[in-house]
Amino acid sequence: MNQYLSYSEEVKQAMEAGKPIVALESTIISHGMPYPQNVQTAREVEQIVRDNGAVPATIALIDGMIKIGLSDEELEMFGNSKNVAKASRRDLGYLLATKQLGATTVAATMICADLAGIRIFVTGGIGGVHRGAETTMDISADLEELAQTNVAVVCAGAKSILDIGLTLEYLETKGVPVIGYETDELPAFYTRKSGFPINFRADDEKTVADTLRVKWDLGLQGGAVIANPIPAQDELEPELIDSIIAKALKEAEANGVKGKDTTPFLLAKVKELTEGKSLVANIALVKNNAVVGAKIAVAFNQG
Ligand code: PSU
Ligand code: MN
Repeated sequence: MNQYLSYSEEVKQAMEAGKPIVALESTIISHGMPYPQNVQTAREVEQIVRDNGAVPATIALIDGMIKIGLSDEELEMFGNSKNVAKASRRDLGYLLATKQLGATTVAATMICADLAGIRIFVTGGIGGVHRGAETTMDISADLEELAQTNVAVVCAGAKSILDIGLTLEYLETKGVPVIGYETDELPAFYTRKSGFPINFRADDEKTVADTLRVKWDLGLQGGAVIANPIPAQDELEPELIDSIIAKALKEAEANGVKGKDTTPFLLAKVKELTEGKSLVANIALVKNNAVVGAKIAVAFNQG
């Protein structure tokens, strides 16, 4: 067992009993949603995972340890504290060595889940190739992680603060399978469609679980993206969200926002400009992903 891993009692027992486990990230709590909706959503998502037959393991860095499974007080702390670092691959060593609070991104959560032997991970959206990346070179470390770490990420696609087409090209180059869950098109987070077709479609969790098993049985390193569209009743109008994202991108540029601050800035701006509608949609799609992710974890565990 890795010396930096610390399991919650619930996760420890689940591992001993061989139960399916679903990893959850903490950047979405600390940097992706405002308080108190972030903590409430995190709790509800954990419960949805339990209700669908798996055990939730929210991952974060505390006091020099990688926590696999957080207590209620720890969830509250990550949701309501100003001094939580956003932790991606590059940050793990430093933040653990200096015993800081770190909220793990998709990339870092994949690394920690892999260390703990957890193969299925649920979140809202992945990072990707940013618009204008041909000059800024802003490409999320999430994509490189998907290329090398054996964890499947259930998400609602990539949001159009990113360049969705280039994100798909990058994933293709790196050999990362993108599987549409009951869809032939990559969902665009707040909306069910992006206009970008994807190569694989699965209409049930067994197909996803079998695909992952064969990929890893073959020794093909890397993750997979399971793209699960936001439920129809929760999606935002594409025209509304597109114009708002355009505005948010302009403001980010005008304010000189760069590096790890870009994604949180854009998310907060979109929330403000949609008067909270984007937050409601974000919460709905994460919960929907939790249902699907838990079922995939159960199917994967049975194989
Ligand atoms: N997309 C969202 N919500 C989020 C994030 C992305 O809709 O909270 C977070 C995830 O933790 C993701 C990270 O891994 O942002 C990507 O940040 P960056 O673009 O700096 O790599
Ligand atoms: Mn970036």
